[in-house]
Amino acid sequence: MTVQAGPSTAETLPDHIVRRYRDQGFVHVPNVLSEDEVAAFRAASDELLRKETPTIWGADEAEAQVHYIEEAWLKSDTLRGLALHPRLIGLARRLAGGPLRLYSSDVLVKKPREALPTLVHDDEAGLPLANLSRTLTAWVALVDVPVERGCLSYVPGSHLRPDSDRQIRMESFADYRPMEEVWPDFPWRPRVSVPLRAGDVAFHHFRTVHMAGPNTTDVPRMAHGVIYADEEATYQPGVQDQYLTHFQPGQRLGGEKFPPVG
Ligand code: AKG
Repeated sequence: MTVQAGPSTAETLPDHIVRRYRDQGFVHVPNVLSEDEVAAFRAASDELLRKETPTIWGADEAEAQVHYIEEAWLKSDTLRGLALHPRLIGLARRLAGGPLRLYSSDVLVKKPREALPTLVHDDEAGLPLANLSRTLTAWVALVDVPVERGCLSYVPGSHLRPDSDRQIRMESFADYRPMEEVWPDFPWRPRVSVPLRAGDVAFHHFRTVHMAGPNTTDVPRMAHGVIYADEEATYQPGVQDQYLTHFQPGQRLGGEKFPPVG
């Protein structure tokens, strides 16, 4: 057995892991952040959660799936260091296989015992962007996230399904359609749950169908979801486009809020 010394980086990531990401649409990369980095990013996330009331993913508090704070990297210098962390960016770039820009970074919490499962979706329908092929999310665990704490589960290969089985875009959240309606084969596809230790990262392609379980433990599930979009991404009006309305439809993203990351 090969024991890897030091953290995972773009340089140490084996080719077969990159191939697996391209085939399956997700991959688990262990040991990306050190213990000290995890502690610093967790403390900064806790501070942000004390300062700002998080938004609820779900109808109301009783139906909450996730509590989240958007644009975390613009609200905390420490969390800026997470979204622009050279190891994270290097791994994202290697998996994506082409140039990217930072699109968003959210603190994602599932409260102990209360949080419901995160609904089945892919990210494409909720991104007000066009001209995408390699956009991906880095889901960074800041606590241990076993299955019982609400880790993500993915449908292998779902990022390769044809347009006819995808909801390309939502103009409002009312447009959300259950996955089995959009993709009739979905209920018969295997799902893979990916538990992570603090400091591990799971990457998924923007078309990969995913979900998360409830948090049935006594510990909050804290993670960051950082989206790196295709460098050539353009604005397309749709849901969650409040940060983009200064762009014209079809205009390429840019400016200091959407920096290229290599
Ligand atoms: C994502 O980052 O794409 C998610 O769907 C996150 C859901 C969760 O954290 O439960």
